[in-house]
Amino acid sequence: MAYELPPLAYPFNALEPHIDARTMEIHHDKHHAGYVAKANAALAGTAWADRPVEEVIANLADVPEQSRTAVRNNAGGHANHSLFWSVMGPGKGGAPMGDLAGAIDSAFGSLDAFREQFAAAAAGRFGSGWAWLVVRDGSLAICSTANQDNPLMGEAIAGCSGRPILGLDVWEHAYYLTYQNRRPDYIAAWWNVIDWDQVARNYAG
Ligand code: MN3
Repeated sequence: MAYELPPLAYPFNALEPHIDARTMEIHHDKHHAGYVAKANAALAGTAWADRPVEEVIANLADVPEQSRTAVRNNAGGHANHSLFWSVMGPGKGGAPMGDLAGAIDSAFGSLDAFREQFAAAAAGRFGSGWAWLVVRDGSLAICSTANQDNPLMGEAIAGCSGRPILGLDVWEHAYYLTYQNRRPDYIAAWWNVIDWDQVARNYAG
């Protein structure tokens, strides 16, 4: 079955004032919808058309070469945004609990140190891309990718590897209406909308 745009679990304005409603609407209904449509077009007629998107992007080398770049960009975009919407919500933020909190402390020293390193990865990504919290070799790590690359694509393609449990979109379309060129302000605000319970479920796998 072709991919479908997953509905947002909350209204467009639910993340205000941190992420404005117009940005959410365009980002979900136009940008993400575009990745879904183009991923479906790129995969149509290939053996990968009915496979889960995570499986497709983890096996890009096996996707027919003439579709590979389109699949990388658009199946990547679909996977990335699907994760992004799910790790945010209204009235969220705060701090992680339980096993995830312990894993963050042991990998980064403290939640504050994690935030600092993650924000640096997000702010330091030149141009369009993502910052990620991934599970790699049994522990947590931070990395970033360009464009719509995803850590599941692996180090050789994405320059970052692991199983992503949290991702931050730092394309300008994610923040420009409210923050213009002030990406660090968007990153700082984003901590207020993270759904740590969902991230903990992702961590538990
Ligand atoms: Mn985006």
